[in-house]
Amino acid sequence: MNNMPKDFLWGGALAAHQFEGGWNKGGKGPSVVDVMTAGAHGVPRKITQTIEDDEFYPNHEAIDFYHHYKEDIALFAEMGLKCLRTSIGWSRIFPNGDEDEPNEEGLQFYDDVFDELIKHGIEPVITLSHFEMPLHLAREYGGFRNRKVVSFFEKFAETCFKRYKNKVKYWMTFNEINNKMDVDNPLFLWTNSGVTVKEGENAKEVMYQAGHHELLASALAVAKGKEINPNFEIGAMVSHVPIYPYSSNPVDVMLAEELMRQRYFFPDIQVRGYYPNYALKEFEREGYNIKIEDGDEEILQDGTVDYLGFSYYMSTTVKSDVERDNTGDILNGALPNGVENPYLKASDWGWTIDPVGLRYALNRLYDRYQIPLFIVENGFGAVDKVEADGSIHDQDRINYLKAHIEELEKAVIYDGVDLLGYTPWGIIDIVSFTTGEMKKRYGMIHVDRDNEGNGTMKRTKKDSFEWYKRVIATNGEEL
Ligand code: BGP
Repeated sequence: MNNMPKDFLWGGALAAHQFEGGWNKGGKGPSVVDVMTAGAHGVPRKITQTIEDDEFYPNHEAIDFYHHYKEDIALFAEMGLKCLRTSIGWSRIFPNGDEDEPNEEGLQFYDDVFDELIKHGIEPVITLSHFEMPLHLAREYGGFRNRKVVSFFEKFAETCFKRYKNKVKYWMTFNEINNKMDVDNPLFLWTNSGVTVKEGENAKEVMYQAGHHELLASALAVAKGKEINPNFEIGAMVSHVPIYPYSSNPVDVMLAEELMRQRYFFPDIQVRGYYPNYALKEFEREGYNIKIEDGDEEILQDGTVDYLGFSYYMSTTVKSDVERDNTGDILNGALPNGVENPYLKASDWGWTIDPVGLRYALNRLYDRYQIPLFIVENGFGAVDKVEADGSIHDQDRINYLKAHIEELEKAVIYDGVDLLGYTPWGIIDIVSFTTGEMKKRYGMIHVDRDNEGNGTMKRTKKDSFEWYKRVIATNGEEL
């Protein structure tokens, strides 16, 4: 008899810019991610600031969910999904971000999508900002550098909460708010916060100031949401990548502990409601001048979250006596002192495959915060082979997901972690965020579209489709 909670939310996860397409349809304005060109394996995406006709922007059409949403949701229903995580494109609702009135066509699109999901018994789990800030806010206001953008986000959140208060219960404010801690990669501060670091500025000081405004925006949204519907469950969302010490040498252990602060800084504040001492000490030591105004502390305290959503893909390892050897993926930054973990294999994109790390992460996060957790991203990005008969035997993906589900079930059943649900990333093939590729596929549904935008957009069930359908039907018993 499986002891997974009967109401466990088995689902799938997506993000507007990576699958909707319709980037300029229905009144939508350009977002910060609409000016990022295609990358390729090992070739970072370019942030172009403008829409160049001759540049290929993979997320402009993505997989055209905008015109396929009924077909796709019918496939999600056939899998038996209990919930679907996706985001509301901020610039579909406020094309420039600073308008007084929202774009009705954008609001109606999500009404139609949520109605279709609910018709099929699928609970929407909605991220308010998944790297999709209106480009105008980034270019004219400087993104979250500018405290004014806090009120624009609060207005966007309030508009969505009011419009969908009877259709959506689970919300998250900012996707992977902590990505920007890796200030060496401009991709993250740009997509998280609409910010670029200028010549002569201290990148971490700029990041922490933008982060403070984002933390205020998150807290204000939570408080507003609970006013509009006290039954809302509003979460934070972070990328959680455990950092292991390479050895039992206490210097390695302490280094890993210290580096984990970049993972914990944002959720510490979003869950507890105040700045941790290790951060205040860092600001003082480094001379960061972070403007925190009177009343900000009360805002943070009054806007703590109901649950912690997080993405888990991999773990990383550090060793005190080596220089940075650029181990680790672009997504999580090649950590200073990063080294290969001799006990783990990696995906084609260098992401370690560490199922036990998921159980470890669940225990560390639950012990730290003692609030419900939600695994809102986990998955295996891989190149899929389409056989002559059109079938796709993605056994590696099944093996990856099976191993990770086994570990999350141990965390729930043996360790007593309060886990709301599990939504594997990219339930249908979509554009990879860090690389801008279709080639890096996560889906259990294949989409005929390649890195250059060619293909029929035809949807095809992979072997993992029927496998996951059985997992859900047996509440995680039959893996
Ligand atoms: C996370 C993002 C997702 C998703 C995921 C996989 O950072 O929240 O948007 O993209 O990474 O990364 P990628 O798509 O680069 O393989």
